Amino acid sequence: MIKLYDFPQSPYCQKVRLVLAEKDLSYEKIFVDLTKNEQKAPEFLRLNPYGKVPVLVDEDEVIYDSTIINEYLDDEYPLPPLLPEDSGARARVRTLEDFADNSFTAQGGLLAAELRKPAEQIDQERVQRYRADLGRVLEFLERHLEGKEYISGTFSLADLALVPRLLQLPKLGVEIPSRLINVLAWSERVKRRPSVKQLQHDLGLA
Ligand SMILES: N[C@@H](CCC(=O)N[C@@H](CS)C(=O)NCC(=O)O)C(=O)O
Repeated sequence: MIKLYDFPQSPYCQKVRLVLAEKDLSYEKIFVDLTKNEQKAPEFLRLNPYGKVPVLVDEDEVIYDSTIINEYLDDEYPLPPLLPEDSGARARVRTLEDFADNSFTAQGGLLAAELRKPAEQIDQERVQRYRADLGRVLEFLERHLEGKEYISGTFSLADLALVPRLLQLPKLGVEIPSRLINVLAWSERVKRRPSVKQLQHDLGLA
């Protein structure tokens, strides 16, 4: 059976859980307690030398990095497909997934870390800056979603890469402005998917 080394609050693990759910794959979750630094234990470093979750083990394959895991899942379990066939369209999905990881998820992570500090240590200037960064990502998505149902046209790995942070926006104090009609419609659309509903339920967000 597929094994996922997982920390439930990690958006990168959530990204993989969404793909496993979309493909209706059963798997065993192995909890790696990041608060106890278990990801840096020698036995875990043998799976992933970076000492980070997620790691996916499928029979003899040990795969790390959420993007690579999700592409592996799409290659190995092709239905339903989450990458288009055409190479140009595949490249666009990969670019947007990379953008989701390095911009939306990473900036949101910095903001979440700041907000986790004791109230008197929170740097409000930084909080405002990170919120403004996320606001700019939402503006970018608005332009990108013009005339499209999903971020790259058809539903893909790129939409799923954006979902974990999308679900966290209210906790981060970031509201999607009402003028961003494409983002709001897309957000409603992805939240109707059973995989996303399940994740919301698992995170206590629904
Ligand atoms: N690029 C990696 C990033 C994974 C990552 O940063 N995971 C975090 C949890 S959100 C982690 O394991 N951090 C523990 C550490 O760095 O010690 C991916 O997409 O899988």
